Amino acid sequence: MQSSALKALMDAHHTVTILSHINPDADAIGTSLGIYSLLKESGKRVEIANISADLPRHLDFLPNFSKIKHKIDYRDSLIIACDCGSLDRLGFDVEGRSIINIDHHHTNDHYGEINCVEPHLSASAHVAYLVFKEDFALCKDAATCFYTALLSDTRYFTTNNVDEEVFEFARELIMLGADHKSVASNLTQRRSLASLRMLGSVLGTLRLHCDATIASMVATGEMFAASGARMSDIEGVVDYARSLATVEVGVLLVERESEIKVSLRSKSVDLSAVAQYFGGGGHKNACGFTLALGDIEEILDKILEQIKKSITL
Ligand SMILES: [Mn+2]
Repeated sequence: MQSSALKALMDAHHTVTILSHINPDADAIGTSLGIYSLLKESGKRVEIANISADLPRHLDFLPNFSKIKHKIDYRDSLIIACDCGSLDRLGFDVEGRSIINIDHHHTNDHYGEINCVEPHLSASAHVAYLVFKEDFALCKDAATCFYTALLSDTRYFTTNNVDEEVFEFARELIMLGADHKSVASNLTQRRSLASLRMLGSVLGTLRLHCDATIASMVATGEMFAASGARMSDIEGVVDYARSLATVEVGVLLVERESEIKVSLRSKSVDLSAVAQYFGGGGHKNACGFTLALGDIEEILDKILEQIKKSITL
């Protein structure tokens, strides 16, 4: 896992900046806060930032959540990028800085000086854990952050990449003191009213295609305005499309100010070629891309056509 090279790079820098992808999910936040905790504990000068002003509020129970800034203050710091498949998704100008890339997206383009990219692992937190445990003491706070990331990215241990290794990792985190009860209740019992209102509206748009093997849903700008929901409030909504018995692929189109964010989920087929065709990336069963704003029906047709071209349903 290149931990000695990583330690050497770390020792060569006085300061470290931990970043994660735009519109961060619990893996991005949990992985970066976990690394923040263990580096802080080791006496390292470290800062943590994310470009998005809108962070998932239900993660505010995580140790040091309030330390997440939206700008980089250190000059010449070593960058640790978490759960981020490509440099542009960090959103910051990190030109000329050394980067340690900690990720599990198989579309990751290895933009770091050191690339710890393990697509077979179900969460970036697992990659971080394996990389850092060699040289750093894993504290309780880091364990709680990593456990949150793991629980979320495996959808509570239900995704099809969950294996013995995942449970072993969870066990190790709990042995380290991860507060699993608090993580479980914060992740499952702290929805905002806006997110439930939004879910209701989005479910109302559900349509079936291709003999009910594909389900599509749309989140419009008006729905965001009417419900008061933010981008972080629709995380996980696309999973409802895939949850239907007959459905293999779920598609969610999210209308934002100037673009349409598309999320794809499958039960088993590999969708990453579809995401890459449209300039995006992600995992085999969970990926996405962004398109310019346009007619929703036309955009959906193009996506459905591409799905049908790339996979056999
Ligand atoms: Mn992840």
